[in-house]
Amino acid sequence: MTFRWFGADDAVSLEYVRQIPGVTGVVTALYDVPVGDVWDKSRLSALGERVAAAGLEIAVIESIPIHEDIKLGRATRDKLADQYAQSVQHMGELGMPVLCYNFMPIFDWTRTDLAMVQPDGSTALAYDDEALSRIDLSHGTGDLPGWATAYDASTLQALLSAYKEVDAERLWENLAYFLERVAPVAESAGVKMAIHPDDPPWSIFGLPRIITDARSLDRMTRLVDVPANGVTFCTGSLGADPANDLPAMAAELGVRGRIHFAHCRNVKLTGLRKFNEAPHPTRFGDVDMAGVLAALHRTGFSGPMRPDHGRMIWGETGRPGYGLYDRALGATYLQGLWEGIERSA
Ligand code: DNO
Repeated sequence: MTFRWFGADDAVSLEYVRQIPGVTGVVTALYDVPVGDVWDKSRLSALGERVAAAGLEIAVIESIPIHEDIKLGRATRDKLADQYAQSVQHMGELGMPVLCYNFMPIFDWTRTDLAMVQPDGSTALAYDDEALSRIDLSHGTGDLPGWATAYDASTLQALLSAYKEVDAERLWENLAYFLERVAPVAESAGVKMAIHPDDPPWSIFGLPRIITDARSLDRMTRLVDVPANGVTFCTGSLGADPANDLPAMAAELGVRGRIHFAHCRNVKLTGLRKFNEAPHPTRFGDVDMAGVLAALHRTGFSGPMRPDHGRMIWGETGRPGYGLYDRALGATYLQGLWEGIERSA
């Protein structure tokens, strides 16, 4: 069981993370490296030492962001892919086993409300496609709730117009081009690459999104058919589309040994392309968490798992989705569920 840690300025300290029963690994990154630059091996090593000093280990690097030029297929992509591969090589040399990354154009995970008040007084992240359509991007990313990478108006408009030339099939080609250069390096360096599904799993702001369902996950793992080319099975992202049968998808990918990391989060679907995040246990949302974990167990999954986003409860404030309390409850729930599955197997 692992827990995401945002580095030295995370309000949730490593010391607190260590006190969550059963959590042995952290999921973290170097947060200040400009996108595209090589991750310096000595800095990565220092990060590992810091985590080790707290009695934990780095289980996953999440994420080394992919430069937009790679996703756009621009000429600079060769150099950028080489630099990316170099960072992956450094991970391998330091024994950091899993890399979570995504291939979403411009925007990573996207919500329209970061603190939707729930009936019990807690707050949760929420998404509503209609509310998204009212977001004005002409001033840059400023109006977008919680978005981490800030773009000013002109940079964002230039990126959005560059993507007019990149439809879904083009994005697939660009993903293949990237993986052909990086996945073999990961394979030989002993690093498992785990693509994160698009969140939400449909096009937003007219941009293509391709990692959304069973077919696309299967297609992606076959672009470069090596074991290191795998997936982060994110129940919350994939679960936002009711057409996704999560236990079946976990079974299919799991049996092929391509699930390298599990993000466990529940979502409550409240309308068409509308949902809010929910407590982790199965009965609070539309994700069959018990079914997913059973499928992972059956297929011999032994990789890292983390409780994904939590609500804000007990008066906690902090980084949306990444407070301590609700995620810690998630970690213990997931371990209880796993223990039950193991016992009854
Ligand atoms: C959200 C996270 C994502 C994830 C990236 C991986 O909370 O799951 O931001 O880290 O998509 O690159």
